[in-house]
Amino acid sequence: MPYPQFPTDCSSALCRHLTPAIYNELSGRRTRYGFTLDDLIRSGVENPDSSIGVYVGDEESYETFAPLLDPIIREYHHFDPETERHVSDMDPEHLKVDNPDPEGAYILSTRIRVGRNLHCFPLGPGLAQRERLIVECLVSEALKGLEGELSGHYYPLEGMDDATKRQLIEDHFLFKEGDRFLESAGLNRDWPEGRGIYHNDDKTFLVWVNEEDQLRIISMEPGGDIVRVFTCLSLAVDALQRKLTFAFSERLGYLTSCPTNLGTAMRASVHIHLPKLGERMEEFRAICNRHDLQIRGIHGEHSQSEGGIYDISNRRRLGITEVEAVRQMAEGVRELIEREKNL
Ligand code: ADP
Ligand code: CIR
Repeated sequence: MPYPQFPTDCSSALCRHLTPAIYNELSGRRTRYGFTLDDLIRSGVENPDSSIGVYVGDEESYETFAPLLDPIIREYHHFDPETERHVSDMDPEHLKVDNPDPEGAYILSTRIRVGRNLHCFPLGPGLAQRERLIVECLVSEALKGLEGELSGHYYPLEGMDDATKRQLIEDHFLFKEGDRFLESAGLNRDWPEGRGIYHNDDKTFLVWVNEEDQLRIISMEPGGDIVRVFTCLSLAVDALQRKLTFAFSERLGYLTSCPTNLGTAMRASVHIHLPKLGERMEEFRAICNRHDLQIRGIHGEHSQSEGGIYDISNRRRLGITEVEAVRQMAEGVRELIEREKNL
């Protein structure tokens, strides 16, 4: 691929950071698993409306393509990957936050997820068909050992009937199909083989297998009891960590295919009803920016709000502990609710 031509109105992190000089420096490079610059940037080149535009194929790529990736990471996470070190803290005892909506008037549900990938395997964009099946096998075996509230079943996507799939997606439990950003990154190859979802009977604990990351470990429930949701997630991650070795770097924390997920790989969100603030998007965005929160629509990333309901989550995931990321979300949500009440 020659140096890509981005449309003049393109504002992705890729088009802003991929200078011709960086392109020339990196274009001949290739990791041991065979991942190249063209593979890294394909999603952002084919989708100029990307906000970021890169997907990483393996652990080594984070070093090989650092001249492009480090500035993107620095900008997104306000974290300098050359000088700073990521610190993790998933101890629920350290999370001292109250439910921001004890009367249940605004928060419909709380969800906290982390992304994880297996050490010694390429990340999703670089994963071969057989490797994906091995990952699925290792993960589903590890999940079988979970007990108590975490105990459940693994449901492969292959063979799942359309109505069940549609309902799971509609109810916010399952990932969507056909995301064009993931498609361009090669993350949908051999679909639906090797993909699936694990959940307990109540669907309060779920694991997505081989979507954007090899594991998305999810705790969710109705209402705003953030500490309870975090405690369940922490328990699950602990239990899985005893059975699986996750890809982790001292420099970048947990490694993920999208650099926005590095570090904690955590997105803590609420679905919240804010119809009045929704009429004042400038003010809404200003409050969220002050708390470094992201606004998504009701069906996740790249979707729209419906009926005044928004998905509000921490934006930053690297250079912040899991406990801090959740606290940041809770504090921002408290302010949003206060403002909504006064409108
Ligand atoms: P991710 O959370 O992995 O970044 P998405 O933004 O695509 O991915 O969200 C995945 C699904 O989770 C979507 O169906 C979304 O509506 C749902 N979801 C996110 N936050 C919540 C929440 N607080 N309550 C219920 N569903 C949620
Ligand atoms: C984009 O660049 O818009 C997509 N590749 C998604 C980027 C953000 N992804 C994420 O937060 N997981």
